[in-house]
Amino acid sequence: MTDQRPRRALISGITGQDGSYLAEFLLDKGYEVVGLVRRSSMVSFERIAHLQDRLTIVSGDLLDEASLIEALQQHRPAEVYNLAAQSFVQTSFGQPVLTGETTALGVTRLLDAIRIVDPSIRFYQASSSEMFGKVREVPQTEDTPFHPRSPYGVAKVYGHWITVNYRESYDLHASSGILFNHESPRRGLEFVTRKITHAVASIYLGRQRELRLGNLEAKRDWGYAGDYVKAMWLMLQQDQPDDYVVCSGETHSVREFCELAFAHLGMDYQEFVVVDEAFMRPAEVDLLVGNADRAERTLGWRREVGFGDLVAMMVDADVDLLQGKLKGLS
Ligand code: NAP
Ligand code: G4F
Repeated sequence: MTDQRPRRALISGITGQDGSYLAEFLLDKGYEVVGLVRRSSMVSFERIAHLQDRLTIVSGDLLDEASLIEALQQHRPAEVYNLAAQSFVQTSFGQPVLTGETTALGVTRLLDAIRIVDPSIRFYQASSSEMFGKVREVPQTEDTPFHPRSPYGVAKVYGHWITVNYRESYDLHASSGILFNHESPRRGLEFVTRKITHAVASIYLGRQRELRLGNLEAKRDWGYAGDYVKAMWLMLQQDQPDDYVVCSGETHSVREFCELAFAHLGMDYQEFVVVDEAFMRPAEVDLLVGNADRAERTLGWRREVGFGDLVAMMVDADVDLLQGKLKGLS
């Protein structure tokens, strides 16, 4: 007789952008979803408020292995998605040790907890295109060598290789998704896309006069977060674990993003954008563009939202948010 119980998944980083989309996706598939949340004096459940009565929340921190073991013992998930990280590149220059503890060693703590509690748990690691850094080839694939340009990128390289190592050493079903930048109306306000769309909406409504940015020439391969969480799930449904690049295959500059976002509300970005040294990085990643052939062929994954639609979606959502039409993040 086959097991009819719903599959249970544990998501670390469930309060983040990707965690909220992945939780929605898994709930729609009939999963029981457990979210690992670290203790803080104020809860940050804004992105998952609409899901809260369908989720189980468990306390745990990537800095504390005992809490991870406890969470796994208590909830016995079949799949674990490790999305938790100190994920902001700029902050990683100011807090390199904390970034390493969370974004690098945190992965080992979670993998080790799985090895101890139940090695049959399937594991997803949120690797990043930041690992390619000063790119060695264009476009980047799973075989492109890494050359990270920030403490965050270095920490992600460690997280990537420890995932491969646990797969090879202990035969864990551990996969690593090398995801290129993905955005949405739920993106944190510190990341450049949301910083731009929020400012565009605010300027349009007469609440802000200018937008101060750093390097306008940096190029990124931007996609929609809602499309990318599906690839995470598909990786854990394969017979064999592997590493996959997930991207749109297009690259655009920060300048182009500004141009499109302001133009969406009939404005010229050149009248409002001011370049400010404070937002420049000690070392920059100039160009990212990926090749998702493996994910498309093996997983059957395709992105659905293109660059123009993504920009429009984010600007429109920020106008609605600032006008009070949305209670929370859409
Ligand atoms: P995000 O919005 O910054 O969310 C990060 C999550 O990690 C939050 O839920 C945060 O919890 C949690 N967290 C931080 N430190 C923790 C700790 N010590 N213990 C437990 N939880 C902790 O990031 P995202 O954009 O959703 O990205 C998800 C993952 O994908 C991250 O690992 C990121 O590095 C990676 N990634 C993202 C992209 C992208 O373009 N978005 C691309 C490639 C890879 P709090 O709410 O308590 O802060
Ligand atoms: O939006 P960003 O901060 O994202 P970044 O550094 O590419 O990192 C994001 O994507 C990675 C995947 O490649 C993830 F792993 C990571 O967790 C995160 O989600 O910056 C994008 C570009 C950079 O080149 C930056 O220098 O925009 C440039 N930029 C120009 N002005 C700015 C600004 N970035 C920010 N955050 N703020 C600015 O004012």
